[in-house]
Amino acid sequence: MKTEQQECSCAMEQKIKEEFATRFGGEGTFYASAGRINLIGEHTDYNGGFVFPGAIDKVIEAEIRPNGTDRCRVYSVDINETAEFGLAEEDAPAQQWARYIFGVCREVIKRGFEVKGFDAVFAGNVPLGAGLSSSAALESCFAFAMNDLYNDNKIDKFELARIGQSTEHNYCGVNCGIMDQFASVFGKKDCLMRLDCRSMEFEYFPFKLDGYKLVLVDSRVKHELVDSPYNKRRQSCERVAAKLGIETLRDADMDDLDRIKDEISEEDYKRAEYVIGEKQRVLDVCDALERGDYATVGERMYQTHAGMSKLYEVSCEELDYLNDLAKECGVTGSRIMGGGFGGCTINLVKDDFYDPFVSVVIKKFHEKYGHDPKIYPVIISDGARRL
Ligand code: GAF
Repeated sequence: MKTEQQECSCAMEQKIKEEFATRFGGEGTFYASAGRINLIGEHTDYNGGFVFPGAIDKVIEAEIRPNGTDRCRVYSVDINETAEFGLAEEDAPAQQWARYIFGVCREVIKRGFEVKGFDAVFAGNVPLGAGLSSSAALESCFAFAMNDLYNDNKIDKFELARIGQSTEHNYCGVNCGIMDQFASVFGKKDCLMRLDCRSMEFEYFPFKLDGYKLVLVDSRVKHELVDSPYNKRRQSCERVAAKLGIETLRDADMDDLDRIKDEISEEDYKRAEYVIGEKQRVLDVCDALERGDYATVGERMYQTHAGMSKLYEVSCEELDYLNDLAKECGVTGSRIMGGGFGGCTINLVKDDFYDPFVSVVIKKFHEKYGHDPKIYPVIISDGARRL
Protein backbone atom coordinates (compact mmCIF):
# COMPACT_ATOMS: atom_id res chain seq x y z
CA MET A 1 0.00 0.00 0.00
CA LYS A 2 1.20 3.48 -0.79
CA THR A 3 1.64 6.09 1.95
CA GLU A 4 -0.22 9.40 1.66
CA GLN A 5 3.06 11.02 0.68
CA GLN A 6 3.71 8.50 -2.10
CA GLU A 7 0.17 9.01 -3.42
CA CYS A 8 0.76 12.73 -3.44
CA SER A 9 4.10 12.34 -5.21
CA CYS A 10 2.55 10.09 -7.88
CA ALA A 11 -0.23 12.59 -8.51
CA MET A 12 2.34 15.35 -8.78
CA GLU A 13 4.44 13.39 -11.26
CA GLN A 14 1.36 12.62 -13.31
CA LYS A 15 0.38 16.29 -13.44
CA ILE A 16 3.92 17.30 -14.45
CA LYS A 17 3.90 14.67 -17.22
CA GLU A 18 0.58 15.89 -18.59
CA GLU A 19 1.64 19.52 -18.56
CA PHE A 20 4.97 18.69 -20.18
CA ALA A 21 3.32 16.70 -22.97
CA THR A 22 0.72 19.42 -23.59
CA ARG A 23 3.14 22.33 -23.57
CA PHE A 24 6.24 20.86 -25.16
CA GLY A 25 5.24 17.45 -26.54
CA GLY A 26 6.87 14.13 -25.65
CA GLU A 27 8.76 13.68 -22.42
CA GLY A 28 11.91 14.66 -20.56
CA THR A 29 13.93 13.36 -17.63
CA PHE A 30 12.61 13.60 -14.06
CA TYR A 31 14.65 15.07 -11.21
CA ALA A 32 13.76 15.75 -7.59
CA SER A 33 15.17 17.43 -4.57
CA ALA A 34 13.98 17.83 -1.02
CA GLY A 35 13.12 20.39 1.61
CA ARG A 36 14.85 20.05 4.96
CA ILE A 37 14.44 20.10 8.68
CA ASN A 38 17.13 21.08 11.13
CA LEU A 39 17.14 19.45 14.53
CA ILE A 40 19.31 22.17 16.02
CA GLY A 41 21.90 24.77 15.00
CA GLU A 42 20.11 27.81 13.58
CA HIS A 43 21.97 30.81 12.18
CA THR A 44 25.21 29.02 12.92
CA ASP A 45 26.04 28.12 9.31
CA TYR A 46 27.16 31.60 8.21
CA ASN A 47 29.04 31.87 11.52
CA GLY A 48 31.24 28.87 10.74
CA GLY A 49 29.44 26.74 13.32
CA PHE A 50 27.63 23.39 13.26
CA VAL A 51 24.21 22.46 11.90
CA PHE A 52 22.24 19.23 12.16
CA PRO A 53 19.80 19.00 9.26
CA GLY A 54 18.19 16.23 7.24
CA ALA A 55 16.25 16.16 3.96
CA ILE A 56 12.53 15.41 4.24
CA ASP A 57 9.85 13.70 2.21
CA LYS A 58 8.62 17.01 0.77
CA VAL A 59 10.08 17.62 -2.64
CA ILE A 60 10.29 19.68 -5.79
CA GLU A 61 10.10 17.55 -8.92
CA ALA A 62 10.92 18.68 -12.43
CA GLU A 63 10.73 17.15 -15.88
CA ILE A 64 13.40 18.68 -18.08
CA ARG A 65 14.56 18.25 -21.68
CA PRO A 66 17.19 20.13 -23.69
CA ASN A 67 15.48 22.00 -26.54
CA GLY A 68 18.42 22.65 -28.87
CA THR A 69 18.17 26.46 -28.50
CA ASP A 70 19.77 28.96 -26.14
CA ARG A 71 16.48 29.75 -24.40
CA CYS A 72 14.78 28.12 -21.42
CA ARG A 73 11.05 27.73 -21.12
CA VAL A 74 9.84 26.76 -17.67
CA TYR A 75 6.31 26.17 -16.45
CA SER A 76 5.46 26.14 -12.74
CA VAL A 77 2.44 23.93 -12.09
CA ASP A 78 1.79 25.38 -8.64
CA ILE A 79 1.88 29.02 -9.68
CA ASN A 80 0.43 28.30 -13.12
CA GLU A 81 2.93 30.58 -14.83
CA THR A 82 5.50 30.24 -17.56
CA ALA A 83 8.84 32.00 -17.65
CA GLU A 84 11.07 32.23 -20.69
CA PHE A 85 14.64 33.43 -20.46
CA GLY A 86 18.04 33.28 -22.14
CA LEU A 87 21.22 32.26 -20.39
CA ALA A 88 23.19 35.52 -20.43
CA GLU A 89 23.43 37.72 -17.32
CA GLU A 90 21.12 40.34 -18.82
CA ASP A 91 18.38 37.75 -19.47
CA ALA A 92 17.19 37.50 -15.84
CA PRO A 93 13.44 36.82 -15.71
CA ALA A 94 11.12 39.14 -13.80
CA GLN A 95 9.35 36.45 -11.77
CA GLN A 96 11.01 35.72 -8.44
CA TRP A 97 10.41 31.95 -8.69
CA ALA A 98 12.11 31.82 -12.08
CA ARG A 99 15.15 33.71 -10.79
CA TYR A 100 16.02 30.68 -8.66
CA ILE A 101 16.31 28.57 -11.82
CA PHE A 102 17.98 31.28 -13.89
CA GLY A 103 20.43 31.90 -11.02
CA VAL A 104 21.36 28.23 -10.88
CA CYS A 105 22.02 28.18 -14.64
CA ARG A 106 24.16 31.31 -14.39
CA GLU A 107 26.15 29.98 -11.44
CA VAL A 108 26.84 26.74 -13.31
CA ILE A 109 28.01 28.71 -16.35
CA LYS A 110 30.13 31.08 -14.23
CA ARG A 111 32.02 28.06 -12.90
CA GLY A 112 33.01 27.12 -16.45
CA PHE A 113 30.42 24.37 -16.93
CA GLU A 114 27.77 24.07 -19.58
CA VAL A 115 24.08 24.89 -19.69
CA LYS A 116 22.01 25.10 -22.86
CA GLY A 117 18.37 25.86 -23.52
CA PHE A 118 15.77 23.50 -22.04
CA ASP A 119 12.06 23.06 -21.53
CA ALA A 120 10.90 22.21 -18.04
CA VAL A 121 7.79 21.72 -15.97
CA PHE A 122 8.02 21.55 -12.21
CA ALA A 123 5.82 21.24 -9.12
CA GLY A 124 6.36 20.72 -5.44
CA ASN A 125 4.85 19.84 -2.10
CA VAL A 126 7.37 21.65 0.09
CA PRO A 127 5.13 24.17 1.83
CA LEU A 128 6.14 27.67 0.74
CA GLY A 129 7.31 30.14 3.37
CA ALA A 130 7.19 27.50 6.11
CA GLY A 131 10.92 27.49 6.77
CA LEU A 132 11.38 24.09 5.09
CA SER A 133 13.54 25.54 2.37
CA SER A 134 11.48 25.18 -0.75
CA SER A 135 13.93 27.51 -2.49
CA ALA A 136 16.93 25.26 -1.73
CA ALA A 137 14.91 22.29 -3.01
CA LEU A 138 14.23 24.11 -6.28
CA GLU A 139 17.86 25.18 -6.66
CA SER A 140 19.23 21.74 -5.89
CA CYS A 141 16.81 20.05 -8.23
CA PHE A 142 17.91 22.22 -11.17
CA ALA A 143 21.59 22.23 -10.19
CA PHE A 144 21.53 18.43 -10.08
CA ALA A 145 19.73 18.31 -13.44
CA MET A 146 22.13 20.74 -15.16
CA ASN A 147 25.02 18.63 -13.91
CA ASP A 148 23.44 15.42 -15.17
CA LEU A 149 22.09 16.70 -18.49
CA TYR A 150 25.03 18.81 -19.67
CA ASN A 151 28.11 18.06 -17.60
CA ASP A 152 28.41 14.28 -17.17
CA ASN A 153 28.00 14.85 -13.41
CA LYS A 154 31.46 16.40 -13.24
CA ILE A 155 30.42 19.04 -10.71
CA ASP A 156 30.90 17.63 -7.21
CA LYS A 157 28.09 17.67 -4.68
CA PHE A 158 29.56 20.44 -2.50
CA GLU A 159 29.80 22.65 -5.56
CA LEU A 160 26.16 21.89 -6.40
CA ALA A 161 25.23 23.10 -2.92
CA ARG A 162 27.37 26.22 -3.38
CA ILE A 163 25.70 26.88 -6.72
CA GLY A 164 22.36 27.03 -4.89
CA GLN A 165 23.80 29.25 -2.16
CA SER A 166 25.35 31.67 -4.68
CA THR A 167 22.01 31.79 -6.47
CA GLU A 168 20.43 33.07 -3.24
CA HIS A 169 23.22 35.63 -2.78
CA ASN A 170 23.48 36.89 -6.34
CA TYR A 171 19.98 36.55 -7.75
CA CYS A 172 17.55 36.44 -4.81
CA GLY A 173 18.91 38.91 -2.26
CA VAL A 174 19.35 36.46 0.64
CA ASN A 175 22.82 36.26 2.13
CA CYS A 176 22.21 32.74 3.45
CA GLY A 177 24.61 30.13 4.77
CA ILE A 178 25.15 26.70 3.22
CA MET A 179 22.87 24.56 5.41
CA ASP A 180 19.73 24.37 3.28
CA GLN A 181 21.41 23.60 -0.03
CA PHE A 182 23.78 21.17 1.67
CA ALA A 183 20.86 19.28 3.24
CA SER A 184 18.93 19.25 0.00
CA VAL A 185 21.87 17.89 -2.01
CA PHE A 186 23.38 15.46 0.51
CA GLY A 187 20.21 14.29 2.26
CA LYS A 188 19.96 10.55 2.89
CA LYS A 189 16.96 8.49 3.98
CA ASP A 190 16.76 8.03 7.76
CA CYS A 191 19.90 10.07 8.42
CA LEU A 192 20.56 13.49 9.85
CA MET A 193 23.86 15.13 9.03
CA ARG A 194 26.12 17.03 11.37
CA LEU A 195 27.95 19.54 9.25
CA ASP A 196 30.85 21.67 10.38
CA CYS A 197 30.25 24.76 8.28
CA ARG A 198 33.85 25.93 8.64
CA SER A 199 35.68 22.80 7.46
CA MET A 200 32.66 21.43 5.56
CA GLU A 201 33.31 18.04 7.14
CA PHE A 202 30.15 16.14 7.87
CA GLU A 203 28.89 12.92 9.30
CA TYR A 204 25.69 11.00 8.68
CA PHE A 205 23.81 10.19 11.90
CA PRO A 206 21.34 7.33 11.53
CA PHE A 207 18.21 8.92 12.89
CA LYS A 208 16.02 6.57 14.82
CA LEU A 209 13.96 7.83 17.68
CA ASP A 210 13.15 5.31 20.33
CA GLY A 211 9.72 6.05 21.79
CA TYR A 212 9.61 9.58 20.38
CA LYS A 213 8.43 11.35 17.24
CA LEU A 214 9.45 14.55 15.53
CA VAL A 215 6.63 16.73 14.28
CA LEU A 216 6.50 20.13 12.65
CA VAL A 217 3.76 22.58 13.53
CA ASP A 218 3.39 25.21 10.84
CA SER A 219 2.00 28.50 12.15
CA ARG A 220 1.24 29.46 8.54
CA VAL A 221 2.67 32.86 9.27
CA LYS A 222 4.53 33.42 6.03
CA HIS A 223 8.21 33.50 6.32
CA GLU A 224 9.95 35.48 3.61
CA LEU A 225 13.69 35.82 3.81
CA VAL A 226 14.08 37.96 0.71
CA ASP A 227 14.84 41.56 1.76
CA SER A 228 14.34 40.44 5.32
CA PRO A 229 16.06 41.17 8.60
CA TYR A 230 17.88 37.87 7.97
CA ASN A 231 20.70 39.77 6.24
CA LYS A 232 20.81 42.22 9.16
CA ARG A 233 21.34 39.37 11.62
CA ARG A 234 24.25 38.20 9.56
CA GLN A 235 25.72 41.72 9.47
CA SER A 236 25.52 41.94 13.27
CA CYS A 237 27.52 38.73 13.60
CA GLU A 238 30.08 39.91 11.08
CA ARG A 239 30.52 43.22 12.91
CA VAL A 240 31.20 41.43 16.19
CA ALA A 241 33.64 39.01 14.54
CA ALA A 242 35.46 41.94 12.91
CA LYS A 243 35.70 43.72 16.26
CA LEU A 244 37.23 40.58 17.77
CA GLY A 245 39.63 40.26 14.82
CA ILE A 246 38.40 36.77 13.90
CA GLU A 247 36.87 35.45 10.72
CA THR A 248 33.61 34.16 12.21
CA LEU A 249 31.94 33.76 15.60
CA ARG A 250 32.96 30.10 15.52
CA ASP A 251 36.16 31.26 17.18
CA ALA A 252 34.54 33.36 19.90
CA ASP A 253 33.38 32.46 23.41
CA MET A 254 31.45 34.43 26.01
CA ASP A 255 34.67 35.76 27.61
CA ASP A 256 35.71 37.24 24.25
CA LEU A 257 32.29 38.77 23.82
CA ASP A 258 32.28 40.29 27.29
CA ARG A 259 35.68 41.82 26.66
CA ILE A 260 34.28 43.97 23.85
CA LYS A 261 30.83 44.50 25.37
CA ASP A 262 31.29 48.29 25.67
CA GLU A 263 32.50 48.63 22.11
CA ILE A 264 29.51 47.06 20.38
CA SER A 265 25.80 47.82 20.37
CA GLU A 266 23.51 46.07 22.81
CA GLU A 267 21.76 44.51 19.83
CA ASP A 268 24.95 43.07 18.32
CA TYR A 269 25.88 41.71 21.75
CA LYS A 270 22.60 39.82 22.00
CA ARG A 271 22.95 38.40 18.49
CA ALA A 272 26.45 37.10 19.20
CA GLU A 273 25.43 35.76 22.60
CA TYR A 274 22.79 33.62 20.90
CA VAL A 275 25.22 32.29 18.26
CA ILE A 276 27.89 31.39 20.82
CA GLY A 277 25.32 29.43 22.85
CA GLU A 278 23.88 27.73 19.78
CA LYS A 279 27.27 26.41 18.60
CA GLN A 280 27.61 24.41 21.78
CA ARG A 281 24.00 23.25 21.80
CA VAL A 282 24.46 21.39 18.49
CA LEU A 283 27.37 19.44 19.91
CA ASP A 284 25.46 18.72 23.12
CA VAL A 285 22.50 17.40 21.14
CA CYS A 286 24.66 15.09 19.01
CA ASP A 287 26.27 13.63 22.14
CA ALA A 288 22.93 13.30 23.90
CA LEU A 289 21.37 11.52 20.92
CA GLU A 290 24.18 8.99 20.93
CA ARG A 291 23.42 8.26 24.59
CA GLY A 292 19.67 8.14 23.93
CA ASP A 293 19.35 11.07 26.32
CA TYR A 294 16.25 12.72 24.87
CA ALA A 295 15.71 14.90 27.92
CA THR A 296 18.91 16.81 27.13
CA VAL A 297 18.05 17.03 23.44
CA GLY A 298 14.70 18.54 24.36
CA GLU A 299 16.16 20.93 26.91
CA ARG A 300 18.59 22.29 24.31
CA MET A 301 15.75 22.74 21.83
CA TYR A 302 13.82 24.89 24.32
CA GLN A 303 16.99 26.87 25.01
CA THR A 304 17.39 27.48 21.28
CA HIS A 305 13.84 28.73 21.08
CA ALA A 306 14.39 31.13 23.96
CA GLY A 307 17.59 32.40 22.32
CA MET A 308 15.99 32.84 18.91
CA SER A 309 13.07 34.64 20.47
CA LYS A 310 14.75 36.90 23.03
CA LEU A 311 18.33 37.36 21.79
CA TYR A 312 18.29 36.79 18.04
CA GLU A 313 14.73 38.12 17.78
CA VAL A 314 13.62 36.03 14.81
CA SER A 315 10.48 34.57 16.39
CA CYS A 316 6.96 35.98 16.33
CA GLU A 317 3.93 35.87 18.62
CA GLU A 318 2.42 32.79 16.96
CA LEU A 319 5.63 30.75 17.22
CA ASP A 320 6.16 31.74 20.83
CA TYR A 321 2.62 30.62 21.51
CA LEU A 322 3.25 27.26 19.82
CA ASN A 323 6.34 26.88 21.98
CA ASP A 324 4.33 27.63 25.14
CA LEU A 325 1.66 25.12 24.12
CA ALA A 326 4.34 22.47 23.61
CA LYS A 327 5.62 23.08 27.15
CA GLU A 328 2.11 22.90 28.56
CA CYS A 329 1.56 19.56 26.80
CA GLY A 330 4.74 18.04 28.22
CA VAL A 331 6.52 17.97 24.85
CA THR A 332 10.16 17.03 25.41
CA GLY A 333 11.65 19.67 23.11
CA SER A 334 10.26 22.41 20.89
CA ARG A 335 11.67 25.35 19.02
CA ILE A 336 11.27 27.60 16.05
CA MET A 337 12.96 26.02 13.02
CA GLY A 338 14.85 27.59 10.12
CA GLY A 339 15.55 31.26 9.50
CA GLY A 340 12.60 32.48 11.54
CA PHE A 341 10.13 35.34 11.08
CA GLY A 342 7.27 32.81 10.79
CA GLY A 343 7.09 29.22 9.61
CA CYS A 344 7.26 26.11 11.80
CA THR A 345 8.22 24.84 15.20
CA ILE A 346 9.95 21.47 15.38
CA ASN A 347 8.82 19.29 18.29
CA LEU A 348 10.29 16.21 19.92
CA VAL A 349 7.33 14.38 21.42
CA LYS A 350 7.02 11.15 23.39
CA ASP A 351 4.87 8.65 21.49
CA ASP A 352 2.23 8.68 24.24
CA PHE A 353 1.95 12.47 24.19
CA TYR A 354 1.77 12.78 20.42
CA ASP A 355 -1.99 12.58 19.79
CA PRO A 356 -3.02 14.76 22.75
CA PHE A 357 -0.39 17.35 21.80
CA VAL A 358 -1.55 17.54 18.19
CA SER A 359 -5.22 17.95 19.16
CA VAL A 360 -4.51 20.57 21.82
CA VAL A 361 -2.24 22.56 19.55
CA ILE A 362 -4.78 22.63 16.72
CA LYS A 363 -7.65 23.56 19.01
CA LYS A 364 -5.91 26.25 21.03
CA PHE A 365 -4.08 27.80 18.10
CA HIS A 366 -7.33 28.01 16.17
CA GLU A 367 -9.11 29.63 19.11
CA LYS A 368 -6.42 32.30 19.35
CA TYR A 369 -5.58 33.01 15.71
CA GLY A 370 -8.67 31.88 13.81
CA HIS A 371 -6.89 29.31 11.62
CA ASP A 372 -5.51 25.80 12.08
CA PRO A 373 -1.79 25.26 12.12
CA LYS A 374 -0.57 22.55 9.75
CA ILE A 375 0.96 19.40 11.19
CA TYR A 376 3.75 17.59 9.36
CA PRO A 377 5.19 14.39 10.84
CA VAL A 378 8.90 14.38 9.98
CA ILE A 379 10.11 11.66 7.61
CA ILE A 380 13.81 11.86 6.82
CA SER A 381 14.38 11.11 3.15
CA ASP A 382 16.81 11.32 0.23
CA GLY A 383 18.02 14.59 -1.25
CA ALA A 384 18.69 15.55 -4.89
CA ARG A 385 18.37 12.74 -7.41
CA ARG A 386 17.38 11.67 -10.87
CA LEU A 387 14.11 9.73 -10.74
C1 GAF B 1 17.82 30.00 6.39
C2 GAF B 1 19.15 30.06 5.63
F1 GAF B 1 18.96 29.85 4.30
C3 GAF B 1 20.16 29.07 6.18
O1 GAF B 1 21.41 29.26 5.56
C4 GAF B 1 20.29 29.20 7.70
O2 GAF B 1 21.04 30.32 8.05
C5 GAF B 1 18.91 29.21 8.36
O3 GAF B 1 18.06 30.18 7.77
C6 GAF B 1 18.99 29.49 9.83
O4 GAF B 1 19.67 28.46 10.47
O5 GAF B 1 17.15 28.80 6.17
